[in-house]
Amino acid sequence: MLEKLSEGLKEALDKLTRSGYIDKKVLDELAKDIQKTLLSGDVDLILAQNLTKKIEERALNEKPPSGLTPKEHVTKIVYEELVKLVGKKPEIMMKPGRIMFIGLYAAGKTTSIGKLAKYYQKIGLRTALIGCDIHRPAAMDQLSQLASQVNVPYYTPKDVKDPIEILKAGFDKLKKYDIIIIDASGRSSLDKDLADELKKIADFAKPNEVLLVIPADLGQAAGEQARGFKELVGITGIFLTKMDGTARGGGAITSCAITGAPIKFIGTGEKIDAIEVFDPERFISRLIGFGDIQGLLEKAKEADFKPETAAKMMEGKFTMNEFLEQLKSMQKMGSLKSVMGMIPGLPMKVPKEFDVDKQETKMKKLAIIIQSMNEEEKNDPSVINPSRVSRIAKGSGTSEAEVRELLKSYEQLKKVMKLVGSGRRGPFSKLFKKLM
Ligand SMILES: Nc1nc2c(ncn2[C@@H]2O[C@H](COP(=O)(O)OP(=O)(O)O)[C@@H](O)[C@H]2O)c(=O)[nH]1
Ligand SMILES: [Mg+2]
Repeated sequence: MLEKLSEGLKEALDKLTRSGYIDKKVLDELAKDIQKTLLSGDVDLILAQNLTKKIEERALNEKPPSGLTPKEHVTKIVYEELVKLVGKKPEIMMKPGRIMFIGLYAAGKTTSIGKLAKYYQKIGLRTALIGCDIHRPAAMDQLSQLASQVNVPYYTPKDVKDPIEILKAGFDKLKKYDIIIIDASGRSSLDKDLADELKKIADFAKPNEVLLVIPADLGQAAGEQARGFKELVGITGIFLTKMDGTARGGGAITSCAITGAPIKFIGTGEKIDAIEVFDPERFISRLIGFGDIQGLLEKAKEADFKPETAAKMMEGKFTMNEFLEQLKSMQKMGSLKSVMGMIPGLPMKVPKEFDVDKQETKMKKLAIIIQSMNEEEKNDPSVINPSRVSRIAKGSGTSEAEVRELLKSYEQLKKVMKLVGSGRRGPFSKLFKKLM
């Protein structure tokens, strides 16, 4: 999928990696390469220009976060701007409801309905199909065949010419199903007749989702179509089909993104399994080389270290919520015990509670106890007296002993942090940083 676009972007980033250091000239070159690649992927010229301008601007003005080299930083900026260009992460309906499919002839509606039916069946929502294409009997047959293929029930009468009548009977027959997908009729273009018919169906069916099916080989023209349907009929999302085998997918995606209608699914082939939830971050990661960008983002996250919080912690000043965050990050790092073990001569034994290895359930329990505290208590647990302990235990469904144990751990970590903090500028300062 989008091999050329992918190759072009990878090449541009490779060239960046090979360059000696980052200066205006290298960035200009990068911008030019990216722009050329996007244009060859049918992305609108102005969009491509704005994107590369933004990349250059950020690369010149933003300081790389600690932990990232300037080149890695620029790669991260390119990734982030491309993600923004292709839209927001869509919300996929995960509860029972009705989905109506609309779109022009041969867009891939019926095929995509089959794919989505299988998708929902797989996650455990019982799905059924209703055919409302009253103009083409063959379309009803196609839907029945697809339904049989993915093993879901269907209602596709060929002799009824009123879609509302079909829906009434269909909803009645299929009422025990979680997801009902409705196939509406298409036309060769969006005219008033089609808009009226679709609106009539939508008014009666009250769908939770109206998915517009658009073939990606339309390129930039996909955006106009999305806009047209959005204004005349109303849509909640786009199902972009035929992403395989077209070089124009970049244009289709970006032009849809600017209409504000989210792309929810993409179709990547004729087979029933060729469906993906559209996730901008994953999509772009894959386009520019998944492994590389993933590692880089993790590094940036690790480097997202806030000196203020650390300093506060070192003085033994932190709230219950920060305490929980610390416990979680210690869990990720391995136990505090092993980290502390690396500090020679630390004049204190590490309390058992901090050996947080493999203590998922305990961690969850602590989180629940903390959630049951009010803001005042979270910010300053010293106000918690016995009657408050009893209230928190009741509220969180734990025992008073467990609440007291948590408070004791908090006090102990405070002491440890103060101790560690007193050596902040000493030979172990690096380790302390890691500890945070
Ligand atoms: N390559 C490819 N073909 C697709 C995809 N989705 C649908 N098609 C094909 O597009 C054609 C029209 O599909 P159909 O579902 O009948 O479109 P409808 O008229 O909108 O219901 C069929 O030949 C499908 O196999 C896709 O994601 N990739
Ligand atoms: Mg059809």
